[in-house]
Amino acid sequence: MALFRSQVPRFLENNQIQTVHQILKRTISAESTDLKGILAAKIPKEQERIKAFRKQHGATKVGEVTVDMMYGGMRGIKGLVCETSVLDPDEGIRFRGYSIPECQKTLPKADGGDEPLPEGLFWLLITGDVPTKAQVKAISKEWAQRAELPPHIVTMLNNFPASKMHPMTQFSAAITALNTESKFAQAYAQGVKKALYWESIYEDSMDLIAKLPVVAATIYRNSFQDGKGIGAIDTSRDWSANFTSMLGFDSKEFTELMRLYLTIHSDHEGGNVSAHTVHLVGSALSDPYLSFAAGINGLAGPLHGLANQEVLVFLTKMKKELGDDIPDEKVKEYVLKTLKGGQVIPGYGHAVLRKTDPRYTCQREFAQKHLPKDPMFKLVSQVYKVVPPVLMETGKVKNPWPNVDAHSGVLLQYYGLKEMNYYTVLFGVSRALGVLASLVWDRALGLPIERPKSMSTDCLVKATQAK
Ligand code: CMX
Repeated sequence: MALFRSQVPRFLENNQIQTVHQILKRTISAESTDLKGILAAKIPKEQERIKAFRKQHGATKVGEVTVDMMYGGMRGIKGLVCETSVLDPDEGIRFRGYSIPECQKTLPKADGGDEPLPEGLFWLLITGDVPTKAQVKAISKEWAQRAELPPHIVTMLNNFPASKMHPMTQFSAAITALNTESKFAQAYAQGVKKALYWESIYEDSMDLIAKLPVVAATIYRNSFQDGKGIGAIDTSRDWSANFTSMLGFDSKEFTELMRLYLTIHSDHEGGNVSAHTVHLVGSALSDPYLSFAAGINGLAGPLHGLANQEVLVFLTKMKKELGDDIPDEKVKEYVLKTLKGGQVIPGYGHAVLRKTDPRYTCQREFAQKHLPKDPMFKLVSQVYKVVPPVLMETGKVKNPWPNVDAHSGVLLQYYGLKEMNYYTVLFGVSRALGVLASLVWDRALGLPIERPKSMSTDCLVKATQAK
């Protein structure tokens, strides 16, 4: 792609490159609100730590690969490095070492609010440090300032056949088309040095996170509200408050729910479909827009992010067929009928987790606090009682407990966001926080293009016979 001088991003011009080097040399205090400066100071230390670790342990074995693992979706193979979060099968996710209840307690909240601000979680994911309120406020402001969409994206979104195109399809296409704005792609075309890749990946990631709620809200308005305008971004408000307002909701409680929702859906270590896809595509040095769009296409699958839509379809159908106040026995019959029909029970099971997902638990606690009498919440609670023993009885389901998707739809319904096929878009907005924080570190650590070895069954047969 030829670049004209006017297209060269400002930070890449000679004098600006020096500014990047200056950032690298600047002394930054722990209280600084300059996130990029903080990262620039951390990256060389982390590079050194990993270099020394690899020098000492580069040849140390951390696991083995069996034939079953290869045919079984690579379950249990330790083959990826992801710094932002680690998933324990029993305890659930820890973001940089912090569990969900710890994040709810420790991360800064909006004035008068109880739930953590996703901006704070992003800071934690990308730096490993719990931010101050001032640092979180600075991110809210920065994202609001970066939120504007280029006109061709607005035109594109407004020309989609929104009534018949799934919101996730619109979302993915718009994110791909946003790569016209990629500073990394431009920097790469300019021959930027590998050591500085992270810097334009960071810029793209911040731009993309800032723009996602605007893209998502436009899709919502076009798909379900006859293209009603989304209004203007307010730079004094946080990311979630601007998002709910653009969606057309003015309930403070719904905005609190969205802060919690956008925090807990952000990251689930590196091997899940969306995170792994972003990491893989990014390893080919595709820019963050292309990499994230690829991950969004994976999130759109019913065994991954689309399950939150599927859960509500499942519950609504059950209610329609069996009415209100369904006895447990009838719920069980319905579940068994679903399994017999060859379908999965959406929102239940997990490839890694072996207990109730703490992301489910914190949504349940939110419901107990704010909507304890809601009939759909009661049904969700009843399903929580009935489904696990039924799945255990199948003898094959490794985790009979609910995952994050088993609860979210009911909360969104309660506050009036009833359009189920929109739910995965919200998941996608949140997932950007984790996977893009990881992408910045992938490039900062100079991780190479990903290329595991595959084998044919014939080769495997030979390899096992040789043993
Ligand atoms: N309902 C019915 N059957 C289920 C099941 C469920 N909720 N969960 C697992 N099983 C079945 C599997 O389909 C598999 O059956 P086969 O051997 O006949 O193919 C068997 O139990 C063993 O599967 P597993 O090892 O327990 O689970 P996997 O790691 O293969 O799959 C997951 C994990 C999430 C895809 C699966 O549990 C599932 O399909 N759940 C429902 C969909 C869902 O909620 N997805 C969202 C997950 C969270 C997220 O990524 O957002």
